[in-house]
Amino acid sequence: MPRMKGAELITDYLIANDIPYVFGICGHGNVGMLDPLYEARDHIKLVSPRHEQVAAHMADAYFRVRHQPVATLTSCGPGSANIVMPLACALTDSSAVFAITANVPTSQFNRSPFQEINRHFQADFVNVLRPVVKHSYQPTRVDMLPLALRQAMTTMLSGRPGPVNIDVPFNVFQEEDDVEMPPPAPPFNTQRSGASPDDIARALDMILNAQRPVLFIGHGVTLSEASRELTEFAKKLGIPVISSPNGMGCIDMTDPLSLGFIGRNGAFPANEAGRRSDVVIAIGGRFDDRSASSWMPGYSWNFPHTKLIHVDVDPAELGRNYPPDLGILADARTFLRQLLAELERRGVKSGGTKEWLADIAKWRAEWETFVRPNFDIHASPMRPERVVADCQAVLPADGIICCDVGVSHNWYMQFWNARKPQTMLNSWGFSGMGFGASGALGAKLAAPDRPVVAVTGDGCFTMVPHVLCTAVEYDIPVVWVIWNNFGWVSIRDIQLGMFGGREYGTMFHQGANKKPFNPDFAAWARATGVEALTVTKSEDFRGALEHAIKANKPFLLDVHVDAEVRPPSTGAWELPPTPYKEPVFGQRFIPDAAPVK
Ligand SMILES: Cc1ncc(C[n+]2csc(CCOP(=O)(O)OP(=O)(O)O)c2C)c(N)n1
Ligand SMILES: [Mg+2]
Repeated sequence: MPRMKGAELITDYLIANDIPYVFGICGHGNVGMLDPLYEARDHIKLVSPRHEQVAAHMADAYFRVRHQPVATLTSCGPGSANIVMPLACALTDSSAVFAITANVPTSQFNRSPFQEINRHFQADFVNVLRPVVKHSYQPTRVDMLPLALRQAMTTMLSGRPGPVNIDVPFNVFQEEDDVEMPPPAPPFNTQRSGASPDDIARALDMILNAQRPVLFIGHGVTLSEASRELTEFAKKLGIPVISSPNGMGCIDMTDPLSLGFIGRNGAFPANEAGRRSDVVIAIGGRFDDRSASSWMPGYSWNFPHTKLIHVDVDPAELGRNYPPDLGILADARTFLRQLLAELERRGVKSGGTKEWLADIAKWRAEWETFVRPNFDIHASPMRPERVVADCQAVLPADGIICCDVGVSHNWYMQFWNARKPQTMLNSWGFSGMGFGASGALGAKLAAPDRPVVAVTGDGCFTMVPHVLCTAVEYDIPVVWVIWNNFGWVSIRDIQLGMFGGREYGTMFHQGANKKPFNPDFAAWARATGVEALTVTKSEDFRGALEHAIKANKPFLLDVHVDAEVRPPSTGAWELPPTPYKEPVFGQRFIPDAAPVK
């Protein structure tokens, strides 16, 4: 057995698992890890952004684009405390991050050394991260590392992926022991579960007997890389597809079978199809409040009147919100392949959904008539639709859009047509501000040959403006489009609606006369060495974006967008006890025979 330092073993294990990067920030707690990383710099690269939040968002986004994990490295105490939020984003969106945190020396446990948290238990960082990781490991001796590393890597990538934490005391990086390198974990997606033949037969019977079937797909379909199978199955039987945000692009969203997103900020044809369907096949999705109109029947869905086949790798998601008529614990791609094989075996060549698709075409036409004219309006500041449309016109099909949080995201949910899987990144489960602006750096490292555009609110960007420094230091040519509406406008709109039109603490103002305020983002970017343009009228945006992408260097566009144009709701969203608003376009539909109130 070779004699090694703990930090050398960790480094070698990362390399053995094909981990190409460590995104991290130094501290006295983890300097012991930096030296072996220096030695191994030809195999694994350290990228050091200016805030730990950014490091973890970068790792999360890298995984989403490439389905290959990256490690983060943070020091003891505050540095690691900064990754709680981004790990929550990764956990709630099922993304992998191998989070190495440092801790105080074991010999000082419970003596309150510098940066120890110990009121409840010694070196208690694992309990800080406990709710936001799949599992925590705290090897306190070098000879505990092989098992901890192998289990952590395996846990992160198996089943439903998610972040793991390996918390390493200061001395464990430094100390030596005779240790065997553990075998690498099975790479992502190499171990897949499937459905029983009986369940496949039952599922297909239900689907073939349906008059109005709908597929509802979530991140599980993206994660299992089932785009081809999904598209083939949908096309063969003529079944329309509703996508939750992280499932977008699994079917080319310009395909007539793609209905887009559902819920309050969804598209009208999706809500109309969802609430009128007789069988829903949900794959790798979880019916969260925003994609289920807060579970109020008749807005997006009509369970249990509608029959539900629910497929997921995580038993906790089967029946979390709607008890399925048929629940299947299986990997999305395996399930779809099994369905396709069963179709083949039965000799089924097509489905009988012609009338259903004709209804859908009618709803699509109504929706287009309602929304399309606004896409052609030129204005200053820009209308939101125009920003989305111009991004769509400029970005190639494999270009990556990394969305931040807020009103801009609602517009992209409603109108962005992702053409390919893993091209539209969303912080959906936790909605952490800064994910888009930071994640774009990780996405670009994952896909260096494709354009990466972050669409980020002025509020979101101001939380992580130092991403500009990282882009310059490491030459990461990301384009940031700042959706500048001079405030936390998504929250302002909720406030205005709930409290009689009074605004307080939701817009950016300067001075007693409440002049709208924001920094000059373009000047700020130039100060860090990033090229930038300010766009105040819609005629200038498309050319500016083309120019920024072509420049192939870090670029910021400060785009002034009208804060008074709101996305049209087509479903509902309820925050009890506040009464919800009826949709702006479309109506609740309760079927006659539905056993619902
Ligand atoms: C870290 C974090 N803090 C607060 C929130 C709550 N929040 C959600 S959207 C939003 C405003 C976003 O402002 P901006 O980026 O300017 O986007 P806009 O809504 O104006 O388009 C806030 C404060 C959050 N989701 N994440
Ligand atoms: Mg804003």
